[in-house]
Amino acid sequence: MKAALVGYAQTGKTTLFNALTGQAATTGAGRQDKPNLGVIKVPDPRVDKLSAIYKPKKTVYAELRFVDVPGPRTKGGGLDGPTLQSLREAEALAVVLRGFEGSDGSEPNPVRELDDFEAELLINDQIVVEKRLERLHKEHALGIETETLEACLAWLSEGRPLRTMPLRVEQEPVIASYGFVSRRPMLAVLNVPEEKSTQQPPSGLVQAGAARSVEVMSVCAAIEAEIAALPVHEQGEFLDSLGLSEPASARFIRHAYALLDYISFFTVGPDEVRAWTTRRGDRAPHAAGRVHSDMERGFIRAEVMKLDEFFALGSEQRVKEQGKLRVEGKNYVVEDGDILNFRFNV
Ligand SMILES: Nc1nc2c(ncn2[C@@H]2O[C@H](COP(=O)(O)OP(=O)(O)OP(=O)(O)O)[C@@H](O)[C@H]2O)c(=O)[nH]1
Ligand SMILES: [Mg+2]
Repeated sequence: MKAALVGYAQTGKTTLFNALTGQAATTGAGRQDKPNLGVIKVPDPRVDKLSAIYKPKKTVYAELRFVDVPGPRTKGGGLDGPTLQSLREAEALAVVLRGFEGSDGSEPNPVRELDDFEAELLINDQIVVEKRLERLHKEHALGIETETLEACLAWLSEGRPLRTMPLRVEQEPVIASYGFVSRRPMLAVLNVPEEKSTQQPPSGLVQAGAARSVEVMSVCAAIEAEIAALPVHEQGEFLDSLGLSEPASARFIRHAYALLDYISFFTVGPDEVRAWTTRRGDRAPHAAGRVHSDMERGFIRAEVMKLDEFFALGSEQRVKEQGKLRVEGKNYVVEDGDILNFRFNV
């Protein structure tokens, strides 16, 4: 999964990026030429447990990739080309909101900032829709594309992001082809001072978020970045002393998975034990495609072991003997924790 850290300049995006990835990208320096790129492994005790049983040559955790793009300095000025490109390439957006006093002494106003940033996304999508509609109208094109884009335009004109717009199944592919930024699932990260790091985000912000289908979490990016820079064995103690039970990265991962409705499945064997992510509701061939496109194309069936049964019985052999190995076809909906073996033919 790839998430983009977005928001206005000097809200702490790069500081958060460092907190999440343990990197030491330059902060406070203002506009950088290139976005920062980072990867974190998604910690998963189930992988550790599977790995202890299979003792594979390689253990691979799911990954969450981040891109940190510099934010616009002024409001209402729109997003520049490279920034938009990064947003389009991301599966989810995390908008960082300033929750600390500005360098000029200004009070934070995260609700307003969320509103303003969302407006930047809306304007961008509106321009895309209008351009395309102009063309379609000129061609007197009727049909699903025109109808869907007209509905989008009406929705956007009312100041609503496309992520909250209900769509009919046949409209989804039309929308998907445009990569609208206001349709990206979005998480708002309120960057708060240290003393607020254990508090829930203010209810006004949570409500403003809910109205836009945006989840909200609070984090003190500055402290978390310091923690992430420590050797791993010292991190726990530091977190404890702050009253935090886990690092920002773990909380971020949980929010992002919930937001995107992601689930994990596993592939196992003597060579590799590996975690993969897919969306809840995805069918077996789609999940196979996450592993390899050939497996999706030539999908025959999936052999499924349920994680609980596997752990209870202790080995693949026992699972088979007990008749607990399920053989599922292309309509099987993958569940969180499934151990899958794909049979395919290309
Ligand atoms: N007081 C305070 N300052 C912070 C906090 N987080 C970040 N800063 C400071 O705010 C400034 C900007 O931080 P960055 O992480 O570079 O902000 P950014 O959003 O990446 O900024 P651009 O890349 O210019 O868009 C730096 O001087 C940070 O030290 C915080 O929680 N509290
Ligand atoms: Mg930055």
